Amino acid sequence: MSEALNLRGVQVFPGFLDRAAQQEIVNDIREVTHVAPLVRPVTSGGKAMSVRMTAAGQFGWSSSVSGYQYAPRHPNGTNWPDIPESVLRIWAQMAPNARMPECCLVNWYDPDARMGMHQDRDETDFAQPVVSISLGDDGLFRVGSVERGGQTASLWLRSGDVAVMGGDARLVHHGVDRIKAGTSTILANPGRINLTLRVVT
Ligand SMILES: O=C(O)CCC(=O)C(=O)O
Ligand SMILES: [Mn+2]
Repeated sequence: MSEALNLRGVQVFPGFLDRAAQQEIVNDIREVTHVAPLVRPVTSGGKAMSVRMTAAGQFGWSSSVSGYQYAPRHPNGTNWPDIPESVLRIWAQMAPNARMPECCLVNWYDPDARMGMHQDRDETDFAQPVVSISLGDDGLFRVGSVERGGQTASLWLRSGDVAVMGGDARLVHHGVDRIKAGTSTILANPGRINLTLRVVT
């Protein structure tokens, strides 16, 4: 396994996935989006997010003006597709002692998309880590603290990088400030895919 970088407690494994492994996952995620198309979530303030999302697994993410929640079905009524084996393998490597992931959230960033600072805290069991996989163009990932505000540190997540938010870093604030279009050739279009594997219940 490649040497991990520590970004305020978040473990980052640069270049964890070689090109063939990245390509396999991209193909599998394309299948997921055929069954469960990307949708643009709305914030609780009623604003459309710049990121588009879908999911695989028992639970996906659904949002509306009434709030965010995990949902057992896509807004179009279909069950979320199974989490691809190619993705489950990474969970097994990164979190061998954890429970099985129940959600693989798929984020699609157009080159001008971003994600504001937030915590992943809609899951029940914070002893289970969140494992994040980056594919496509570079994304500037920012990590703060468990508390709001204060110091942050950033690094560019590149295609094939894997990050783990676990232990004391499970609830740190984090976000993606911007995408650098044209930095990867793994996707047909400019943009970035991020997958997060989560235990929800
Ligand atoms: O895109 C990323 O690297 C982070 C995504 C994220 O924080 C989330 O989906 O909750
Ligand atoms: Mn998050």
